[in-house]
Amino acid sequence: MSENSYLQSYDALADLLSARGVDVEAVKAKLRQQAIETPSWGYADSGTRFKVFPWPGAARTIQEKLADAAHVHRLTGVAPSVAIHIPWDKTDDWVALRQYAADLGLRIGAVNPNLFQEEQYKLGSLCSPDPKARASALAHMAECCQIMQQVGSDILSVWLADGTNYAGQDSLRERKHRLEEGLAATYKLLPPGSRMLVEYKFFEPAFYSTDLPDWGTSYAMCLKLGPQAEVLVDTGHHAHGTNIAQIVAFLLDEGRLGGFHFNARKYADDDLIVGSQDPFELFTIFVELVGAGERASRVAYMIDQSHNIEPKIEAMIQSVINCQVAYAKALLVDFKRLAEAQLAGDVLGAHRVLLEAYETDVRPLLAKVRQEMGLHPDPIAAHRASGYAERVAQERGAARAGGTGYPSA
Ligand code: PSV
Ligand code: MN
Repeated sequence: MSENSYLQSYDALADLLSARGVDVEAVKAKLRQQAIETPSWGYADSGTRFKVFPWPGAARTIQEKLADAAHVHRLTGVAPSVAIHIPWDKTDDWVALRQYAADLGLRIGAVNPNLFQEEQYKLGSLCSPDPKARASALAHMAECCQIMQQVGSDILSVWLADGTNYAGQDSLRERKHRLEEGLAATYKLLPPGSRMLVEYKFFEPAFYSTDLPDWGTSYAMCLKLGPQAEVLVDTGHHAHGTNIAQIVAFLLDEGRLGGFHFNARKYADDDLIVGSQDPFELFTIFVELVGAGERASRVAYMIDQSHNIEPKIEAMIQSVINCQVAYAKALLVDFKRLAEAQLAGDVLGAHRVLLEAYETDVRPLLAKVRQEMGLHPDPIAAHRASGYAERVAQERGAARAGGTGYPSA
């Protein structure tokens, strides 16, 4: 069944939802406003440490990455900005790049400093025992803040690969002090009105300790830094069994949830398509976001995936769709009935309020929203029919040399 035929089921679904008390027009308006940022590095060749499989037509330059992102935005209507990684996307004219993006109908989003690929960062960047490495890391942060101003970005998205591999390798307490110092110095460099998002990850590339291992550490750092610092939740960066929705609820309530890096993992940070492994978990995350109302208004929704064996553009479109599906389902939650059941101690009644929304097939709703936005109701079918992938494969060829150079993001 194509999403075209989903359109035929729209009226029945709208009737069902209205009978449930859902304001269908309000839900559609929210879905039209959803915005998901795609990562420049997701369009280039990348993969695992074992092998990077070159994808025919994978983007080699930032201009090609933006062209692919524009194609994704044209088809989905909800992916208007692109995150960049420095130096992967370095160019000598940032103002021209900003204009190039605007001409494609895009905006440059988060600027991601890269402090993990140079020899000097072997023992860490901001937390390195080597003062020269720390100074270089800070200089790179300054460069990224300048780039933010030139491209019109208001997010510095910080992830550090810093950590140690063996007990005793370095002083954990000293590393914490260096982290505080380095982040505070970075914070001072932020362009006015911008935010610094502090991402965490419990392991990899370091395997004994990581300097920013969890949301609590990121949160503690943000509290010390000031109001422009907020936590970034990468959905692939948690130990098994971690309740990400609860982390989201806590950070939203404290006003410190800055944004997301969406992806999925089965075992460890694998960069699989968001929602592909545990769609219910993604739904519970969106339920917290919808339930938080205005408190979630500043949250930045970004995808952070590097596909290895799957077609890159199609994978990105699928990722955007999966975020739309999770959001649409969360918008259908009857929060009033949920609160009543919770207060009445009706454990399963409350749970079933969530299930009622989760089990609703929202594909007709999304197909209708797309049609009303002047888009094809099925972005994957539209992409496959567009010939874009074949065209760039011919024009660009196998793009190995233009990859990010980073095996797994
Ligand atoms: C690290 O695994 C990470 O999630 C960070 O967000 C990086 O910026 C990104 O992947 C790409 O390397
Ligand atoms: Mn990430």
